[in-house]
Amino acid sequence: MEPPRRPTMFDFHGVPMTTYFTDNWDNVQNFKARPDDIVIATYPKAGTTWVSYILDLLYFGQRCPERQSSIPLHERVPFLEISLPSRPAGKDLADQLPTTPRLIKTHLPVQFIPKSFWEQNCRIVYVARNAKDSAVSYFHFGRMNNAQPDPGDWSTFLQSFMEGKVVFGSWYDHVNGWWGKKQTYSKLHYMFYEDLIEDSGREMDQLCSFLGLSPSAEEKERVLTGVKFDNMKQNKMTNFSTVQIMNQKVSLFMRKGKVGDWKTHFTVAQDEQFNEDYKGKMKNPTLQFRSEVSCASERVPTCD
Ligand code: PPS
Repeated sequence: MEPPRRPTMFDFHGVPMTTYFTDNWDNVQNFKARPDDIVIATYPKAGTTWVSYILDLLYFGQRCPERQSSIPLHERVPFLEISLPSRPAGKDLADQLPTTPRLIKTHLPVQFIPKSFWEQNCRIVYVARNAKDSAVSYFHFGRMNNAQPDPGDWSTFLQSFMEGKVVFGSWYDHVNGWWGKKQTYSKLHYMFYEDLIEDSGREMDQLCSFLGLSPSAEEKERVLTGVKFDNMKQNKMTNFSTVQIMNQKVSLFMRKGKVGDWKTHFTVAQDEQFNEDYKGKMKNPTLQFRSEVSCASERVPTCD
């Protein structure tokens, strides 16, 4: 099968998008949510796959162990708005999910979320990651994923990222938009990639408390082991090796899995310019990101 052509971006209700995320728009907007659906919402590269796998194992790791070895994670947790030529649309996969709850992934900014999720009062897990590591991860993703526009070189991409001229729009608007929603919508659990890196056990406990789950200590340990970066990297069901549009010879989907990889990409001048611009855009003192985590704990195997 021909790989799809690299798409171009266009303005879609104020957000840069590509047809791969807008072609099925009316159907996506009319998605019929159920009250027990769980949405995993993120800006791209924030740890969507990681949290999707945590949720999938928590709900179905014991109930349906055969799922784990036979169905790729991206089919177990469909990507709602995706619509690639000759592939089932994410919305249809979500409709057809046989599980309860249904776990559904989206990168949509909060204003684009289909209204029935709000009407049904669904639980939403939002995962956010610091801007610098998000930019780096998104850059490499653009290099390897033919369904993304060509990112150009690093400095070109970084400029586009700062200007919000990337698919799904501005990181700054996305994380702030969802943070604003959290203030009025109580079924939204806002979590951070950096916290997960720092202490996955603690974060999983908070997630379970939000979801009303109480796994045994053994079960928790089993999930924590399964979702370790190196294990997910080896696992064909979670490392996207079954997805042909991604050329993992260019860059692996499970690339580094760290906080602070931005330091190997940003020049001093880029860092200064980025920080200045960031201050102007991130004015809400209640929303704070960490671009580094301390590695004092032995639980942090991904720190250098
Ligand atoms: S996507 O395409 O938007 O759904 O990508 P997403 O899954 O949100 O983000 C991919 C980045 O998350 C890293 N990742 C992990 N880090 C630590 N531990 C685990 N288990 C894990 N799983 C995925 C993945 O490596 C990507 O980050 P980078 O920085 O590129 O390595």
